[in-house]
Amino acid sequence: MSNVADTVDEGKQGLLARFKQGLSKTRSGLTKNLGRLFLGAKTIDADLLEEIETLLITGDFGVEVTQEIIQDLTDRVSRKTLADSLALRAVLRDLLIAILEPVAQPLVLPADAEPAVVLMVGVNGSGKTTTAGKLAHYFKAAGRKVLLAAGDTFRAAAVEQLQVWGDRNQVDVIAQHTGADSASVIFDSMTAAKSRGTDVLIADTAGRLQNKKNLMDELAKIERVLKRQDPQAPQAVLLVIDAGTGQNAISQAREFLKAVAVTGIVLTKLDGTARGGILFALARQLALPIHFVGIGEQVDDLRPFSAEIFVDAILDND
Ligand SMILES: Nc1nc2c(ncn2[C@@H]2O[C@H](COP(=O)(O)OP(=O)(O)O)[C@@H](O)[C@H]2O)c(=O)[nH]1
Ligand SMILES: [Mg+2]
Repeated sequence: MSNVADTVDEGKQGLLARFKQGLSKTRSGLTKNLGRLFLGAKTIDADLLEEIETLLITGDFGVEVTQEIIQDLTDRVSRKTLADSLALRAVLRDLLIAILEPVAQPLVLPADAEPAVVLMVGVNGSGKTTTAGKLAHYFKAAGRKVLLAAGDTFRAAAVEQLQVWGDRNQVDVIAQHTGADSASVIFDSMTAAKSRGTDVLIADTAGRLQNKKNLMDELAKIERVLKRQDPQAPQAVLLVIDAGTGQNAISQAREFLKAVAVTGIVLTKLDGTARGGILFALARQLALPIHFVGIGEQVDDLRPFSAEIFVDAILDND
């Protein structure tokens, strides 16, 4: 099991290798096909650009990002500034990194908050509980005192699932019975965190209630009760999105943005989809920080998001 220090020491090559492995589905489609195009290209012409366009659309980059990239490449072709497919690949790499760079931001929690509250939100099955568990490990490895709050009181299994992550990482979980008021569980967790000198309180929430309005009302209430104990809380509201959701992820995110002050995104299950391009669509259309990506189910499969490593992992053909 690695810790935060190991992750840093892993170095760029090791990280790239891990990302390539995690993105194997995207790589077996998009990366392979792009590589084939670049290798086979004798001339850079409209046909080639059209093939790239199709690959980007099917890779879920979204219409907006795809058009932006194709327009840029088309301009360069007409100005004859692209000597060969190697030059084309280099330009594509720069364009892709430029889209992700502004949103690839580490999750920084204020050191003076006691505790800093991280609220996990997102639809059912997006990976909130798993990510809460992985984050508990991440912050603990960074030397922070962590507490987990079982705010998903809607499903019986949710508390047990969080408890498993807590046990695994030797992090306490504050929980009540199924059906308890989620805001009250989280309020109590905040009280416990304060009395224990916890640095980071990670609060799980439900992704499904009787209807969307109930869910959004509950999240708004959780925010309100937290602010009663600390007007600055929650210090982070992480919207957890399943990469396999495709373009629906954008409208889903907009729903949550109406109810809670989302501060950043965690994109999970990138390992389970061939459509890693969704990251670019999210970056352009939501312009929210993307802090972490999930590339597997293990505890260290939650990785800080780096634009360069991600782009290289989907462009490098070896
Ligand atoms: N392969 C993979 N599975 C994940 C990842 N993140 C979460 N999962 C799985 O997705 C499923 C739903 O996750 P869960 O945390 O219960 O979602 P929640 O309903 O939002 O709390 C579980 O089986 C997790 O193990 C990931 O990054 N990669
Ligand atoms: Mg859950």
